[in-house]
Amino acid sequence: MAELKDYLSPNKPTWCPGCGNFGIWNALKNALVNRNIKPHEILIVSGIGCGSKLPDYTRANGLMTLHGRPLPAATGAYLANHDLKIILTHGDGDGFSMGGNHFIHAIRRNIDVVDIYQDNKVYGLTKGQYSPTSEKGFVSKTSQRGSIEESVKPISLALGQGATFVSRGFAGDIDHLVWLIEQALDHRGYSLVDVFQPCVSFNKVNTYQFYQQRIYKLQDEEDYDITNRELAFKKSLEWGDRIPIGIFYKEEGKPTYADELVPLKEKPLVKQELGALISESLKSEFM
Ligand SMILES: Cc1ncc(C[n+]2csc(CCOP(=O)(O)OP(=O)(O)O)c2C)c(N)n1
Ligand code: SF4
Ligand SMILES: [Mg+2]
Repeated sequence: MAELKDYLSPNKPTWCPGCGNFGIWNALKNALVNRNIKPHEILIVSGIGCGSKLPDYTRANGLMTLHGRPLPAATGAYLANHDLKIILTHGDGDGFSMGGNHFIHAIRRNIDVVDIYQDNKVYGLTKGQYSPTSEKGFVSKTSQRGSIEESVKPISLALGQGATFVSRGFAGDIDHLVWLIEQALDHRGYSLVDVFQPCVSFNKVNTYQFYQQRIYKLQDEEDYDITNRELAFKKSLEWGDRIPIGIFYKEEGKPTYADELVPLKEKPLVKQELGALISESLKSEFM
């Protein structure tokens, strides 16, 4: 049985006291243990940012990549060994600014990964510039009169692009987040977990209190249907006095990239004979 201590790293987090990343980190480890997933069975891929330091604090296969590029690296790992459970943990700047194009294409390909966004709506590591998910009007070092740009809407984008598991959590509700990550781990195909992550140092708007006063759980709504994409899209635009969290949309049975890519159909690349995969001309040149 997997245990929490299996994930214990000697490296201690340098996150600010009260940072929402602690909640996400704890929720992820608990979800993995609850699903009896062991450290050698996973790969955690991140980019650059406060949240992206998570693999360094977690004893498991880990890969910290370049800012904005964890999805291409995760795609490579997935193509090499789709038996690995691949989990991404990265920021809103990393994932929706520099990495925004990768987000769209990872969904389109339906690579089988759990993609967790530490969405604090600010650039934390570089000390407080506005980010792609900052609300319009957000005052920061780089938007002193308030951001004039419309914010990126990760849930709406994922739904529009055909994602089969689209969800949102809150770092201040760990029990709910553990449950959400468990559902994402169980799902076959690209799974989005966008997590509201208060940055106590640089975002004084989207605080724990801000979310506690506004969020409600979709799964508490009697008539909410997670298989209804139009309804999910409508909910994805809800922002103001009431903000939904939970599973917006789930669709079973859509083939993953590895299901459709001929060389990967039978077994992962890493478990195949090298000779069988390359052409005769390449073999004679390099072997
Ligand atoms: C190619 C590149 N551009 C810019 C940077 C500088 N940089 C490092 S982290 C970061 C933004 C971090 O914001 P986010 O991804 O939201 O993560 P957070 O720190 O908020 O967790 C930037 C712009 C970089 N390291 N590499
Ligand atoms: S700057 Fe913000 S995101 Fe970074 S560790 Fe501190 S509270 Fe967390
Ligand atoms: Mg951020």
